Amino acid sequence: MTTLIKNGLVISPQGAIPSDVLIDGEKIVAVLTPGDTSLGTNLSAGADRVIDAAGKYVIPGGVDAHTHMELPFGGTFASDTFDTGTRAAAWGGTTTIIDFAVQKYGERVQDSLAAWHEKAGGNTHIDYSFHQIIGGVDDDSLKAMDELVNEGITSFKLFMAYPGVFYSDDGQIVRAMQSAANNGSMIMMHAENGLAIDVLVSQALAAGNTDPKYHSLTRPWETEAEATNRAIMLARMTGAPLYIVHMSAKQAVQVVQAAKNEALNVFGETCPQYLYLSLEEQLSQPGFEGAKWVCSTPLRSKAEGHQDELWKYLRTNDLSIVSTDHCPFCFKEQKELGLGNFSAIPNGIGSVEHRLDLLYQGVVDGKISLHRWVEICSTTPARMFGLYPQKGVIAPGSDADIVIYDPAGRTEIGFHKTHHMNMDHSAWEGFNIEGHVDTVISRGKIVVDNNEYLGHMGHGKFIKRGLSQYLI
Ligand code: DUC
Ligand code: ZN
Ligand code: ZN
Repeated sequence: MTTLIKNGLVISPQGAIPSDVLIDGEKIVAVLTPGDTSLGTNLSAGADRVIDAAGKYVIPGGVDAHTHMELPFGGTFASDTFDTGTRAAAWGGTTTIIDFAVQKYGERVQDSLAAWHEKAGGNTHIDYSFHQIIGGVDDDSLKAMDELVNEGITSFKLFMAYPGVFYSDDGQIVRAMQSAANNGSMIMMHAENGLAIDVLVSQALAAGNTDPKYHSLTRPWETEAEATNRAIMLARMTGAPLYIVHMSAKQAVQVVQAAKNEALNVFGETCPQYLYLSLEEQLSQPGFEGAKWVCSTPLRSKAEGHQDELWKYLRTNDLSIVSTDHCPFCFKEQKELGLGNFSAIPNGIGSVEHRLDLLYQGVVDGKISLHRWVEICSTTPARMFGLYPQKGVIAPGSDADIVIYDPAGRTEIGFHKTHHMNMDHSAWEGFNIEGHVDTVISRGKIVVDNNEYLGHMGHGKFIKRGLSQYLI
């Protein structure tokens, strides 16, 4: 089966070039600029299917490098399964996710990875891979890190937050970083000073401050900037590559910027919620409503000016990637676990469906360029996590993961509008985007076409990853 996408504007980090894209089976086989007759003059006549993309952007499918389907957290589980979550991702133009297998303290790392393979295998609509969370650094888990790298799991997440749950102390972090420096893998860090936060949380609760907004007020920017700085110092000391996840504080990104200026292998990620949502506008809504926006790192004060700085750092590449940290919980019975105690609200926001649209709004608003949009949503995540050039680029030999995006279309986000995530609310209610995901192709198969879903569970495959392609 061959498909020709003709007359579109193909966008890559290098820019925009009018091109026709020829797909054969699961792969892209040719990208031809107008006037290129090397494959014959009438390609359309030979193709089984022709899609006219005139006036549209043709971009590599989105790569969301940070999702949590079915994550056990706060006494419950993230509400999207690999089925529902990857279906929603496909609706929004994301064709690859990298989720997190979770090793809890006392478990074998290999067993936890096997459990995540079991959850995802045969159940996804798009391709997927895993990072491995190491919740208990010891001799066995350090050995397991080397084994996993050979199985295509080349990145390991550690937590400086959540004492007693996922937390690693500095000595454990150093040991895991030494392993990563040795085997070439990437350390991903949840950088918040969890011990300091726990003190502030206890004091807030003791003072009767139980509303959702105290989630942010007890995790001030200093706790993120301090932990980011400590993680970078430990990475510098050990030589480990370091990727700081879900950054929300401008002061923490300044620390990443300083490390990048010294040519260290240090990278930063942010998420749509930190670019658009805030303590004042969402988290402080009356009553318990703000619980919808409890996530960590937290939404920060708009008045402190984090959002504009994060957009700036996306332009300067001090922030390299926008992932979602998709971690959905329903309001009823899940977020409600924290009624009367903000610290018991499960942490997480669902956005896997909306990342491409929300970031395209940044293009419309003049905050990032068109090519930077593709770079931070697709190409860089693919290169950062060893998926490139199979993913993240429209080029001969790459997987035919392609989105046809209509800049003249509109997308109204809301629970009763475009919403396929397994949640009972939308954290993005009322966001109206200039732009629309028209067609989504995953490994040559059309999965979304003009608001119709054509994909199916089981289409997605596990992708073994190589080492990061950004390391020097
Ligand atoms: N942050 C979240 O918001 N949810 C899951 C875990 C995390 O670190
Ligand atoms: Zn985290
Ligand atoms: Zn996360």
